[in-house]
This record gives sequence, C-alpha cells and structure tokens, in this order.
Amino acid sequence: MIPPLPALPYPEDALAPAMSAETLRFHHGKHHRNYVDTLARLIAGTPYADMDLEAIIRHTAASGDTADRKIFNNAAQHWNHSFQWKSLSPDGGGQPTGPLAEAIERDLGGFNQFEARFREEAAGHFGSGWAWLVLSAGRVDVMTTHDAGTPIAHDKVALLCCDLWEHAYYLDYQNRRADFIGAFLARLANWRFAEENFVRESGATAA
Ligand code: MN3
Repeated sequence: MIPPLPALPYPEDALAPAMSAETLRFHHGKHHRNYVDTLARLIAGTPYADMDLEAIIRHTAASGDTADRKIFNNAAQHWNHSFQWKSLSPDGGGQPTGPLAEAIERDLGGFNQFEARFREEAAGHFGSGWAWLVLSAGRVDVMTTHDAGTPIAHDKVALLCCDLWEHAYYLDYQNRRADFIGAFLARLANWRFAEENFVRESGATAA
C-alpha cells in the first residue's frame, strides 16, 4: 500500500517570499498529487499494489522494463516530494548543530565547504533532478540525482533534499536557479529535520 498525498506540514503561504504560496499550491497540489494518482493507477492489479513505497522503488530502480520505469519514476517522485516538504521549514536556513554539524566538519570539511559544494552541484546540475545531503556508508555526502532519481536506489540514506525541477522555482525565480538554491540554503533548509534523520540513521546521540 502506498501512502496518500501527505498534507503540507505548514500553510501554503508559510515559506513566502523564498517560496510562494502559488508555487506550493501547484507543486504540492498538482505535481505531487499527479505522481501519487499516476502511481496508484499503474500498480493497480500488479504485485506492486501490495508493496510499500520504498519496496516498489527498490524493485523497479534497476529495471529496463518500460512499465517498471514508469512505476519507478512515479514512486520515486512520490517519495522524494514527501521527503522534500519536510526538508523545508518557515524557520529554515542557518546551520545544523550537534552530531550532524560534527559529521559535516569531519566528512566535508565544515559547513562553509558543504554549502559551497551543495550550491555548485545543485546550480550546475544539468536538467531536472534533485540535490541531496545523504548518509553513505556512515559518512555524510552531497549528491545530485537525475529526474526521479532517489538516494534509495543508490543504497544511500537521505538527510535533506532540494528539488531542482523547474516546477520547484520557476514561478518565483524563472531561470535563476542559483538564486533559488541560495534562498533554500539561507531561509528554507530544515536542519532540525536533517539532524533527526542523521541521529536516527547513524546511531549518533543527539546533542
Ligand atoms: Mn517537484
């Protein structure tokens, strides 16, 4: 059973002006909803109908079958967007603290280095996709994925994400993706959520 479209964890206008109510209304109410509805239609009557969302993603991630690719794309987009709403916060931006801050220092050379790399990889990513902070074999790392690509398909654990599809920022920033990335880092990134994910997945003790 796949989860339904989750409610946004904040009002539609809570992230403005960094992300407008209009962007959230279309992105959540139209784009994300369409992935959920399409996935439900594609898996009806198949063995995938009895699997949870992550299992569907893992089963279809490496498949070359056309029907499986469509299921993967919609399943991964459902998962990625559900994760994304929690990666944003009206009180976002700033820097992580505690064990996650220490891991970023240890594995990426500090928050400034993380931020520079995230900005560069996210702004430079060609076409549609996602930018991620992930946990990979016990270390934190920055990665981007193409289209519906998701860390789950690469055996990595997502800690925080930023949607790089034009539908995520075009109404507010048009072609200026770098400005959107800057606003994500400065005002939207939900470090409390990333810290919780890190502590749970790495076994580190919360500060
Ligand atoms: Mn999107």
